[in-house]
Amino acid sequence: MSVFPKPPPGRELHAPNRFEMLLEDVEVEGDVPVELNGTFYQVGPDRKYPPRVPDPVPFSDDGVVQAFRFDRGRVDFSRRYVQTPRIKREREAGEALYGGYRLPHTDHPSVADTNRGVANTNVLVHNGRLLALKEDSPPIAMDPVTLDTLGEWDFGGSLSGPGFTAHPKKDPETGQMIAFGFGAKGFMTKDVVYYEISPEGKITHEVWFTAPYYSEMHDFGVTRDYVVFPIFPLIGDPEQVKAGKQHFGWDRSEQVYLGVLPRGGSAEDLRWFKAPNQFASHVMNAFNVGPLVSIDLPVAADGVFPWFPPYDGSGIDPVAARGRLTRWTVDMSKKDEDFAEVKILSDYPGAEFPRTDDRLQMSEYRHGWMLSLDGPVRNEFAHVDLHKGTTTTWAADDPRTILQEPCFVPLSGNSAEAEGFLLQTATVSDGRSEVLIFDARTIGDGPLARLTLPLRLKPLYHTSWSDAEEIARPSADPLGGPAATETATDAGPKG
Ligand code: V55
Ligand code: FE
Repeated sequence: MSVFPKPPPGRELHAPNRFEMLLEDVEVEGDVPVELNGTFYQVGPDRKYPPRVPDPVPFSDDGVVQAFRFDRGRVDFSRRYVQTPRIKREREAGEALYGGYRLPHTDHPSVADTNRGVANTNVLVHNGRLLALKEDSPPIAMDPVTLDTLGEWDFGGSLSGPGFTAHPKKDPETGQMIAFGFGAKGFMTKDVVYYEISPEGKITHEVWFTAPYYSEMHDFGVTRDYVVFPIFPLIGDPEQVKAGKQHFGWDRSEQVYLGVLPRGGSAEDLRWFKAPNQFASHVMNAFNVGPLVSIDLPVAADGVFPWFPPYDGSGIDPVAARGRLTRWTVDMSKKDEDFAEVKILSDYPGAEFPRTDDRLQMSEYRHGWMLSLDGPVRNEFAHVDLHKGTTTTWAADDPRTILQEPCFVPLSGNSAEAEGFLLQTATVSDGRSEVLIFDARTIGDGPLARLTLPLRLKPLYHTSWSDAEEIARPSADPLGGPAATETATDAGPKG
């Protein structure tokens, strides 16, 4: 085991943790609401072995899942690596075998043509399985209670593309999961495949189409009647990769496209709308009122990832890279290629990691929450009330605190929109991490309670909540066998 490079100045709290752990009865300041009965999940990157090649992109570090299990005011914490086929190979070797972000030519020859996925981006329960997601590869199924890795999950053999978005949407009315994969016919191909998945986890409808150009298609919007694919010119050019550049480069010369497909439709039904050059990564929500289709997302005037600058060697403008929550509306009843309306919903600068009360996904809604990535300081987040047009914020006292993606939990199944709690993890210092629990409608009053952990947990990415009842429900398997045996094609050593 060689040593890790020292984190760059200002990135000390992001240094790898590398451990798995169980911490029963987490310390609590204040009272944990007894209504919280279920598990708060988060996944993110935590590199297990020192990098094989210098890699400035944090997106290729190994996925680790954290689970906070809430039961009548008590909380247990566990943290396990996702046992991807990739990390199993590296654990056998005792060193990194895979190279840079989506750069297979930088891998050790012994792992050529193997699954490079790190399952580090999003985590959610569907049909009794906890799915850890990375957009370049199939989901990895885990046991939602023990966090044991069950194996690659291809929806009973019905997943036809190589990848699967890290941002599938769960339809709160039908229980379907709606998803897609890009680069679907291989390395840097413009092909996209769209999937509708039944509550039982079987792909019931798929549509293949080609995007205007190959690019990082990170998230999308789903409404009751349509699917919306935003295409931003964070492009990939194989010639540039051959010349030693990153997989993705920000292209200021290209337009933005919005592809709109009716749910259940076919490729001939897909319409493309166009807008000037700009960038967004995550979608807060989408909905349609008849033929008027709206998608809400934090939009920035320039590319936002400093590690994916333009291929021409110019840099990203950090001020222009600040997003603002914006609503784009297109009219499916008109032949027009332009957007029908562009409206700034909140001036809150640097908006990112937008979330809703997910019972209102795909519908008209009122409340949202998001972080501010406004420069290096990450101790603040915001609640937007779209009816009142207000943005309320809360900031941790210590400006070094790194707040992570908020996650809404309803008070009960039939509570009103935003009536419930907002959970988020916070990396506070080298010896302290927290989970903050807010009343979701009054975050400005500060947290109702805080879980405190006596160590640094590095900041991770996306979060989800599952009620205890959803976790307890066994998976209905379209092929008849229990998930754990039928998918455990690559089940290696359990951490
Ligand atoms: C993003 C994150 C990724 C990735 C590609 O937020 C894009 C954007 C955590 O991994 O692989
Ligand atoms: Fe994401």
